[in-house]
Amino acid sequence: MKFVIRTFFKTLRLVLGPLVLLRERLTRPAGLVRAPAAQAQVDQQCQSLALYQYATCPFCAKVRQEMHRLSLPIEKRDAQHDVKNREELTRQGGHTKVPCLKITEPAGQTRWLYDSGEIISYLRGQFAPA
Ligand SMILES: N[C@@H](CCC(=O)N[C@@H](CS)C(=O)NCC(=O)O)C(=O)O
Repeated sequence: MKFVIRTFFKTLRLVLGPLVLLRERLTRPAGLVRAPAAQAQVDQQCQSLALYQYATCPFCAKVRQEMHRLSLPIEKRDAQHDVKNREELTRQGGHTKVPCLKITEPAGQTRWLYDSGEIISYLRGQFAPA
């Protein structure tokens, strides 16, 4: 039974995955244009962030679109095929779920923010123009 369920979801992902990627590409928003100094500051802030994600996860695609809209060069870490990233996410974050944003605070401590809606709200709060 477990095998059947796993095969079902694997097949679903194989079929829907390319559609998720195509939709993402076709609906990609224009990126925010900032003054060079402001963008350099944003680029610097983004170095303390990393998005754990799957390429074909629709929730991850939603977050990637927002990153693109806000022109945020946040490192993307594949937690589907890269075992090291997956283990890091599970062990340090607490759940094997994507998307998850790893936030390294200036003092050095890390926060693991799950849920696409929460991540998008955080990014808007930090980086959207007032
Ligand atoms: N409500 C969550 C849903 C996230 C979700 O269901 N992610 C799936 C991938 S599309 C997942 O991580 N599943 C666990 C797994 O694949 O191990 C969100 O908006 O981020």
